[in-house]
Amino acid sequence: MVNVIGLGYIGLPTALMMASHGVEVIGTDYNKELVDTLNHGKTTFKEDGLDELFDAAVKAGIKFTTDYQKTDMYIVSVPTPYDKFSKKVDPKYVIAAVKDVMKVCPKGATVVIESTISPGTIDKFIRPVIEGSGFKIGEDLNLVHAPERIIPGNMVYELIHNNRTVGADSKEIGEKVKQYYASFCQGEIVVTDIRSAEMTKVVENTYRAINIAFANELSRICRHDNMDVYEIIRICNMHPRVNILQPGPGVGGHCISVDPWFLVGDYPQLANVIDASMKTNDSQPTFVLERIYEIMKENNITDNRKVGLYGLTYKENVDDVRESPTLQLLEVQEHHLARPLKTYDPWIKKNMVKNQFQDFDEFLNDVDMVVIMVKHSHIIENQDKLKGKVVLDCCNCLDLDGVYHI
Ligand code: SAJ
Repeated sequence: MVNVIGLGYIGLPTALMMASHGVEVIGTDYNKELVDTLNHGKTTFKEDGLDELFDAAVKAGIKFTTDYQKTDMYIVSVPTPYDKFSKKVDPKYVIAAVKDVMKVCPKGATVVIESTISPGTIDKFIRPVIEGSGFKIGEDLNLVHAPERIIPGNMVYELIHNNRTVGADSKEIGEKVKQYYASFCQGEIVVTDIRSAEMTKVVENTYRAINIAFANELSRICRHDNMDVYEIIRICNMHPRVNILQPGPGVGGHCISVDPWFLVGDYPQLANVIDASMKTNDSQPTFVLERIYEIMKENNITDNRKVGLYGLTYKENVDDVRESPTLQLLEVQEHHLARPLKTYDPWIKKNMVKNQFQDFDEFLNDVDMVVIMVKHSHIIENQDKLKGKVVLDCCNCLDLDGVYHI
């Protein structure tokens, strides 16, 4: 039996996937409300295919509880927040979860950490917790790091099809854990050591952050001299060895906007390209704000109240707002004591910022200028409704005449 600890964005789909592929699973979360919701037959966030997977897992007998189980296999997928000032990972939830596992687990159990952690976290924080509880790693207990790799918006597909990494102290333990993941994962599962597994996870997200930063920097260079960045990227990408990503209003989410900072925090003298890239991405919402003011001026719009931001989530077709570029932009505005712009997002049903609308038509009626911050399918399908408005399309997703770009 597998006890999955932490039933959030990663833990829940992983638990459901294993349960629906013949593994006996109990999911544990300290949040009673979340566990009650799951036990009442409802999922806790929106994701393509998640509800169907949930039904299959429930049929297969998955259980949800707030209690840790006595079993021989644990998967820890609790959040790893980061400290905005030190730029370092805060492993407090992983440590707490491992401590709780130690209270119930029998000798010989295997503890798999799936949460993203900065390289070295297992040696520095997790091993001491385990050994301090009286277990000898490799003899009484096995420790593994198997970082998740799935992308919000396509999680269920990617859980099945992505390649995975399993980091273990011994090949034998790595192979044993690999078998659990192989119950549902059709990708290649690579077994390596723990330190390499930690590092690969952060490096993958850093690679993407740097490439997005390059696209964002190009958008500024092209804006400076009035060149079409999208046309330039399109042509460059026709070269067989060039694949530039797309510029946007900034980088959000809890991974690409966060993980690369771990390397900057740990290697301040060495991580120069990474540092510059993260600063570029972090300042992209300010660049967008300046662009908004420039376009307002050009169109004689003098009142912030006439400008609306479309999209609050960190990317399209998800309900996740963590570190979203829109929230970053509103924070910059607040810093300058400016009247906050209006917002609307079809995926966000609760009011979370000032001047947020819940009805798309009311939002449009109230503004003269719309800034597309997120390319939800909803706006692409409803773009005709933007006719007659001044539009800044930060995602290059609309097919309308006279639209401004970043
Ligand atoms: N973005 C751009 N331009 C692009 C692509 C993305 O501006 O061309 C922006 C998005 O709008 C978003 C941010 O970057 O704000 C990040 O989005 P994303 O779709 O690139 O990635 P995430 O954060 O949703 O998921 C990433 C994935 N990592 C990689 O692709 C290397 C995913 O596989 C990881 O599992 C996930 O981080 C994680 O949990 O670490």
